[in-house]
Amino acid sequence: MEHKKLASFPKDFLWGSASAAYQVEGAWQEDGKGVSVWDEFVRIPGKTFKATNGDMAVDHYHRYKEDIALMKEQGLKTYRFSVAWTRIFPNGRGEVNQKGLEFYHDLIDELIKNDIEPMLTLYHWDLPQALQDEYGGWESRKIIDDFTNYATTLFEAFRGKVHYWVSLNEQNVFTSLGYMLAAHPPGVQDPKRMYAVNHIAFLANATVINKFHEMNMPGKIGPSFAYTPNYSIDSNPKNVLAAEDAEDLMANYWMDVYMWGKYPIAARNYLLEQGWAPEIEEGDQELLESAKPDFLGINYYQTATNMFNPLDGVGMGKMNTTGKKGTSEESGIPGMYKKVDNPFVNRTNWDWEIDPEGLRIGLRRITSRYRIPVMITENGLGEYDKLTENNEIHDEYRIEYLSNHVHAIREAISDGATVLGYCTWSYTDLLSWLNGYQKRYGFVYVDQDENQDGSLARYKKDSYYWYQKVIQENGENS
Ligand code: BGP
Repeated sequence: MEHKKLASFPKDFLWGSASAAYQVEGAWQEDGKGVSVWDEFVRIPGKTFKATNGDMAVDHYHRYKEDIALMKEQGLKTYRFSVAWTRIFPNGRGEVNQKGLEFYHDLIDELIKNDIEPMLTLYHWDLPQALQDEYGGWESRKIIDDFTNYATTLFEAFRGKVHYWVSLNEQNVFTSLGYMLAAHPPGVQDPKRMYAVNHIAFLANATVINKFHEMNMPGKIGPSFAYTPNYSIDSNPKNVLAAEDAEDLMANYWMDVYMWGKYPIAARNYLLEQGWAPEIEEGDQELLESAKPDFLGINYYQTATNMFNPLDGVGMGKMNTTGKKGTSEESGIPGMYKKVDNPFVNRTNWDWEIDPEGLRIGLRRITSRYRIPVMITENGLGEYDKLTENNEIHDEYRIEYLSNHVHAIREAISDGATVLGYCTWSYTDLLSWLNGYQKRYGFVYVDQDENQDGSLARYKKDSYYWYQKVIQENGENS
């Protein structure tokens, strides 16, 4: 539909950018903060690129005013950030750590003062270590009460100030990497436990969304899902079915539960067959079906192209965390599908496929299947950036990536999707969980590296000015 007349972005479209506490804040032991599972995990040798950690990150905890001033100058309408649970409840529950809460009060007030809508993520992976030690974190139903109590504390504290809330960030990623690939805490490789954890996370998510609505909170809440739309490599029916399987098991498995409270049938049967299906207790089904997110948050980076994978085919392969192009291993589920290179798209140095059209396709699938407004909570390009002698960063590759994605959103809106806003990943450069500091995403360059001996000075990249203009024009020339 190339000839189609493009709709304009809605007047109140939320042009934004995002971050997460562990990746930007630093100050890991300040003002009474407790220890999170990430604070511990990064100290295990071999887990992160060059043993990087977020002890200091990009020092946003001390420099948030400077960062917000840059946002204001750029014209940002919203800033998505996450709260570190361990700053509010150092041990996961109990007495509120007032100093921790104060930090977020200050951050939120500063945003509001600068006409930037705060978008708050309740959980972006930094679980209190105390809860992991006490009952295995997400493996116990006890977490439902603790998470709800933590969320309720924030609802009460920021009622009327924060209007956009993200419940869980990328449940599919933190559970898969934590319990299938052992690449995130708690470093487990066990599909049965992975699906059990997911069921509990779904219940926690539903409980918190219901709580938000019961409290008549002004504003909207929804989960953020890392959506990688699946394609088939060709029209061989075997490969088409493989792509359907991948979409069911890797995407619908989460989105259907968020939106409908129901597991997709073929995926659930597959898990039952394997002996990996989670136990559904009395009352679970009702709870899942009762929770109605106000929007679906989507983190979009790429698509996946699939072909049939025989029973003796490849299993889970290692990701490329070094930035050496072409080093990711083949990956798939024997008897179902494996991921193959899409010959029609380019890849980043970390082997992520660059596919703006895939975002339009994804938005259309979501729109048809769920008829729900979408908030794009992340999208961006992780690349090496070079600081010139004049402290400039000519990241035309990032401008190209982002502008093509903005265009794809506009096309999806023209197709009929309701999109509330667009948050790029990320605002400043920050710590990539497994890839250190060299994989940069920001509009704002931060002088920080794997040895943590940078000056932490901030410099505006070319993409900063590009986005400033997009916001001014409300995307009219995109
Ligand atoms: C998402 C996470 C972000 C961020 C981003 C980029 O999955 O929600 O926290 O890290 O991906 O990923 P990476 O840092 O691995 O390049």
